[in-house]
Amino acid sequence: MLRFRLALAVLCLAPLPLAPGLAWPTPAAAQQVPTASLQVLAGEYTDSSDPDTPLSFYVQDGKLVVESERRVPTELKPISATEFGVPDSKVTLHFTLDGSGQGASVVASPEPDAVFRRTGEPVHHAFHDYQRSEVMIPMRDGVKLHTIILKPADIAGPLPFLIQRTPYGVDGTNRASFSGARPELARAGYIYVNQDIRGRFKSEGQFVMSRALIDPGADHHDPKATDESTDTYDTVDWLLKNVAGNNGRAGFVGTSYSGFLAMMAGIDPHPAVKAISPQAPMIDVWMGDDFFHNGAFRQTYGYDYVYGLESSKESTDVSYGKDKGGKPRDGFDYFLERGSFAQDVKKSGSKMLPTWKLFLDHPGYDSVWSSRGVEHSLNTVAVPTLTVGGYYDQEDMWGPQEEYARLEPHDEHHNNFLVLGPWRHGYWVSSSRHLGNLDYGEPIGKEFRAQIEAKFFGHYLKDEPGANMSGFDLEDTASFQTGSNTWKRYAHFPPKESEPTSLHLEGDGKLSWSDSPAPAKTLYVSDPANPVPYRSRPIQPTYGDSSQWFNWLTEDQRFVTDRKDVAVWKLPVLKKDLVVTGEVIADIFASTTGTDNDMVVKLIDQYPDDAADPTMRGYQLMTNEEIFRGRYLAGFDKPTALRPGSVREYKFSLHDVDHVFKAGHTVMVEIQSTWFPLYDRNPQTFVPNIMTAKPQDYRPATITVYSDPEHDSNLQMPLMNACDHIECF
Ligand code: PG9
Repeated sequence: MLRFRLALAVLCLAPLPLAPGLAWPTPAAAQQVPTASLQVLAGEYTDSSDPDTPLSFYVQDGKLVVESERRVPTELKPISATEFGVPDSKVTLHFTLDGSGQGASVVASPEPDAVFRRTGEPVHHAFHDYQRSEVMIPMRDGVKLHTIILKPADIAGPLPFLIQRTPYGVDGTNRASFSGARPELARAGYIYVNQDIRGRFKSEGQFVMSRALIDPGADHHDPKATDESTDTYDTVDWLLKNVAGNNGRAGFVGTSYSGFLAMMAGIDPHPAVKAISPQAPMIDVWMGDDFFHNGAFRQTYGYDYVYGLESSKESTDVSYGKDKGGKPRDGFDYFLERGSFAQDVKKSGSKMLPTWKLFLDHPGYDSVWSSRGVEHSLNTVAVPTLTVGGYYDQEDMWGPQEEYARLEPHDEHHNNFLVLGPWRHGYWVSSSRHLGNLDYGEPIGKEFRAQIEAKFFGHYLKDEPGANMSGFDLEDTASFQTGSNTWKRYAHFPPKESEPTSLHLEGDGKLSWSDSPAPAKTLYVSDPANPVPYRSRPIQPTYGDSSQWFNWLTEDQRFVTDRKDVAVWKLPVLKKDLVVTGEVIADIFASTTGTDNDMVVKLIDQYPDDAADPTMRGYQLMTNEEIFRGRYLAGFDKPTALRPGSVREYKFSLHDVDHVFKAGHTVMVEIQSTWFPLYDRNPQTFVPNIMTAKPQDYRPATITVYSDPEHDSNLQMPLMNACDHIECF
């Protein structure tokens, strides 16, 4: 999360902190560049690989100024006639001139890949001026929460509040940060409020990671009991009474942890809360979001994130140290050598952190985790809710899908909305057309922000024109469908046309739509001493320098497909497009020679060898993927040893998808039993607590996947264009 913000900041030239010991190069002569020399640099400059956020340079009061739709006008510091520094950052801009001496292009270091070429005259954007105040808002128990309020000083008339609550610190909240993060909402004009939650940064009280509701479903008006829902209520109440010029309405927006907090604003809400947009919210950190998936422990994330958040009241970077050659250590080796999570914690040199202790003491789904699961409280759509999720969200893919699905049956008044797109965690804040190697051809984040998000809040908080006047007109779901690369709108997700259709895993690595597979078995040996990496090595700390964490779900799977411990099935090359929209479910029959195991199932779109884009030739792109820990087959609260050799059914969701497998592509399924070090290794020998497994517990095991009428291993594919003769594909 923290690193993600930094990458985006460089991209849009937002202020970056100077690394310790670095100072601006300010040669004396460079301080005065004549206006005429500056004037030749004026213009709009565009990076062709990301053409939707051009930069505009112009001369104002004898100074060169840069702005973009999300960058407030910023005076640059001259270093020479063609080189300028961006204040409060280590970004330097280098201009080149054309033959006539006019500015032709500009390169920003340390981001030399992006070359902005001159594309026209400078463009001026509207930015509001704000009156900024910093307050401590008292909660019902006397604890005060540190809050920044930005009130537009240039808008007459009452405005609604747009509120974000966060564990990541609000001190930097100002006109530049608001416009940088949410340009369309900043332009629209809200009283923007950003609050440190209980126990974080400058707020009083004690921080509790994904704090449970006091008593789900109960009245939250008890003056003594507090949770994130009551803190939200008390904040809104105070703002209404103490900030003049408000229109009596409040909306909540936030991504990830702040998405969870936005969701809390919709549980037993303050009557002034009229709209919430939980974006990539985590719903249940054990069931399917940050810390476990179906019981499998997310070792790197659990270790890194908790260290980052709980080592101090502010945020701290984790390190895996250096190898013998002085290079940053590969996380794969770091976690493999330490063994179990108990060893990770022991050797970390850190004090025991509260959430690490929860992992160690509560590896199964007991009340500690279920009480934190927000899904259990989603039994009414109390306020219009716009949930946003990414098909490639590496942290909270499950949360938004589950939130929408839980609320949908209670949506009598059509207030439950869903937006899904091929974004990594929170990436709709970017205006990029790309994700990793994928090119969507249009700036889907910007489209969502302008066409859906801004109109949602405009409609519910300001009564901006309704449906037939191009206001908020989303019926239920908007999804950017991959493969076809088009926006789709559905009256419900999954759409009613979507038909679950079995894709059978047969012998000899074949997939088939036929219902009568010939009996077959597929075997592989899974060895915890040599686990399958989840992404190409080396593996950097999650939010560390040059971390490849952000796009890993889009990585080409060829780096593991040929391993002997990865079983592979394929359909023949598709004769026509296969449109898959809805939830994919894995239904796998398997046995192990061990007494515990993990099942990892991946659905893959293999591009043809002659794909038009050379990067994508033969590319194996995951569309869906998930893990299930075998010890929980009898129930997530009942870890039970598997009987060696007994065939068990592993049925679990691979989550939602909206993808066209194009004609000429191949559908693939892969199954493996390690996915390291994102997931800790299953010892494959049943032990009461995997967190404390001993080295001798980790043993190779043979996994057998069955294909026969009684054990019909298959994937349920939600097909939009199933045909009578399914082999038509
Ligand atoms: N994925 C982060 C997180 C949210 C909630 C709990 C733990 C981690 C985040 O990006 O905020």
